[in-house]
Amino acid sequence: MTLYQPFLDYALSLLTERLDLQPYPIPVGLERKECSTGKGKKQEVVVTTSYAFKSPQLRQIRAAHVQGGDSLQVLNFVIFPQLNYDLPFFGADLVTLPGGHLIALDMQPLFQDAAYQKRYSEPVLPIWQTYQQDLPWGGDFPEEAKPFFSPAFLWTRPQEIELVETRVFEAFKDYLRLHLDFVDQAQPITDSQRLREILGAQRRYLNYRAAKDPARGMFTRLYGEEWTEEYIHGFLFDLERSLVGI
Ligand code: DBV
Repeated sequence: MTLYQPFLDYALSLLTERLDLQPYPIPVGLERKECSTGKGKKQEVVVTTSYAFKSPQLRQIRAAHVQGGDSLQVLNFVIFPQLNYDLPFFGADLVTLPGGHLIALDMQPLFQDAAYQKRYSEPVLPIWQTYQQDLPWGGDFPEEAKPFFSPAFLWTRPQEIELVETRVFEAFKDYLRLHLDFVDQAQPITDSQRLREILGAQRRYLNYRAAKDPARGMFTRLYGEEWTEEYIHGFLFDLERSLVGI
């Protein structure tokens, strides 16, 4: 089963159609990783595949796709805008584990003030609203993560795989299309004070995600600590490394 492959295929074809997409280098050894887990009949191969691109407005567009049979499927897809745009991040964390599905979709904000929300959250709310009935609020999530989510955070734990294949897929498409609309309209920032604020906000977000990556435990069990830390800091959340030398 590859539950999230259609999500990835859709995203890559939409991005190719709408952006001037260029490759973004993936460090050697992080493009693909494979291991086998479990014993006897429960044996499964778990493959993690990485994808990365950039465009004039987007510093890194990247996906990590984990495929490990019916009870382990993950697509983590994030768009990190260039540092001279105040665009939000597009963040999708689509997770299927033995316990069920866990879906997080958002235009994750750089700032939480009213003007920023008016520009980058209000236009998302009608879409968010559309899905509330089928994809209700998923309950507790870490308090310390709250500054990194918008009022249009779609956070849900669907019981049925069919809902993931239908409503979650539609929501993913709607959020991604709207993010690309934001990209189309974005103007580069030139004010040096604002540029410093953007850099600060990007670093806060990336450092938080690298430090608190909920997949750290899973990757460490599958592929070991050394590979996992390299994957997190050298690929998934690589801003700090990319700033070295600037
Ligand atoms: N999550 C990632 C990356 C993943 C990934 C890079 C490549 O950020 C997968 C893989 N997320 C992943 C897995 C789990 C979660 C859970 C495997 C299950 C962990 C487990 O149960 O063992 C949103 N993702 C979660 C949770 C949240 C998110 C709230 C539940 C975690 C918990 O209950 O502690 N997405 C996540 C998040 C941010 C985000 C916290 C913060 C900005 O964008």
